Amino acid sequence: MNYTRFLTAASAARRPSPIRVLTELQQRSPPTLISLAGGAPNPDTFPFQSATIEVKNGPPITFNKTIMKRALQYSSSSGLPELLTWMKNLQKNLHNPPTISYTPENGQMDMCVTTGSQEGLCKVFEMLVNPGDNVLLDSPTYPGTLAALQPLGCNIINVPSDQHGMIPAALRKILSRWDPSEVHQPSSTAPRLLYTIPNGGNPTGASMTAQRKQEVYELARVYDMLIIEDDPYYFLQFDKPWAPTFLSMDVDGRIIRTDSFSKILSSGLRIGFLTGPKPLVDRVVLHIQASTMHTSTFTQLMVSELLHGWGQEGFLRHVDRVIEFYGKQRDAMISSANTWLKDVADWHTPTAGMFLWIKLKGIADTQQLIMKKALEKEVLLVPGGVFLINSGEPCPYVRAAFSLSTPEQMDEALQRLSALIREAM
Ligand code: 09M
Repeated sequence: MNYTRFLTAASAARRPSPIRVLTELQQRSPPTLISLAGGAPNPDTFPFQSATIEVKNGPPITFNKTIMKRALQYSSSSGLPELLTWMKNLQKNLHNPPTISYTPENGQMDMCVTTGSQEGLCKVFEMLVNPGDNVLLDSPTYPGTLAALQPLGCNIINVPSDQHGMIPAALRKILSRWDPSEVHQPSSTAPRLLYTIPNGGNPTGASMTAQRKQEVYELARVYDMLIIEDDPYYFLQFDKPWAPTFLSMDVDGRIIRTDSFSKILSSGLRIGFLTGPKPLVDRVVLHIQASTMHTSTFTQLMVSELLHGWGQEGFLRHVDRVIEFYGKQRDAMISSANTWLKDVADWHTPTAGMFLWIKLKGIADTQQLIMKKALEKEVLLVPGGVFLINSGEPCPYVRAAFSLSTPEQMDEALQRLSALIREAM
């Protein structure tokens, strides 16, 4: 794969920091080397000394004085080495990407830690999207994606989707506007990028089948596109076996995958990870070097200690407990929807994630209903319009999260929503 054709001028112009190069030299030198080169502060002056973090289902994590000094210090822009090693093993075991054995230039799988998957997404878009570019995605979609993409001045093309996500035949039809033999010409307007949320879509709850992913991947090969697989709900798939990922099908090195620990370990710690072809991950790391420098060493160390303590089996056992929780929550919401919304709304039962996407009957746009009347009746949902590319367009849907409320609260909320719809009909 030739990755340079995908890069924006800004991304291609990124250079490693000369100080970082010196730091690595220092790390490889004998201890007798006296370095006056490092620009890090002396951690002996820091006020924090030690910490113990109690853990459910496991021994506490202890930061003694030595570990604490490391936790409080600058660290590598790509992430803590031991955390990266752990995550690479996880990716290998879960997805077995063909690119693992490739050479770096040919798109060997590489990874970096990001401050939540949002940072990874935002930096990937800034690496790849020029003003005027055609970018493919299936709307409705996560507003955080639109917020990162839209200021780049690209033209977003909506690929139709249903309860199983992006529809390959619809994608094929859109792409038929271009001739595959001409996509490499500099003047070509063919899209070079496709973004999708393959599991428990936000807001639709939709999950793509393996068959659909394979068909979309084949189209990406024909038109030489990269695919961004934004998969924060991967670990919240209620049914096993989990569907194979785009990453697992990636024979060419055209998948950039964002994972997140937000829904399973903590959203506030801000730990996500990016997996993709090394030449592209390297570009993102250079961007991190120039912006946040790195994800908090403290939170990375905290997560790394937890994961090494658990091992992969312990981690997956934890994931199963989280799945059990959200699966029950999903069932409770569906049961309440059946009780209260049967005649006044339509929905599909999600097989992953935290969201139910509800289409209200006889209501062209839910904005007014939610922002005014629903608030008065003390029930809050997200009006569907915020997930559209043109957020002003009318939308008959609302997004209901089943993550935070108790089954009793969800039942009461949907009863109130039911009354509202009936009033408005
Ligand atoms: N609502 C998300 N989604 C959300 C949301 C959120 C505050 C976040 C998709 O934590 P990260 O950075 O790993 O997650 C980012 C992310 C990426 N991709 C598809 C997501 O759904 C997080 C935060 C308040 C509301 C929020 O509503 O949907």
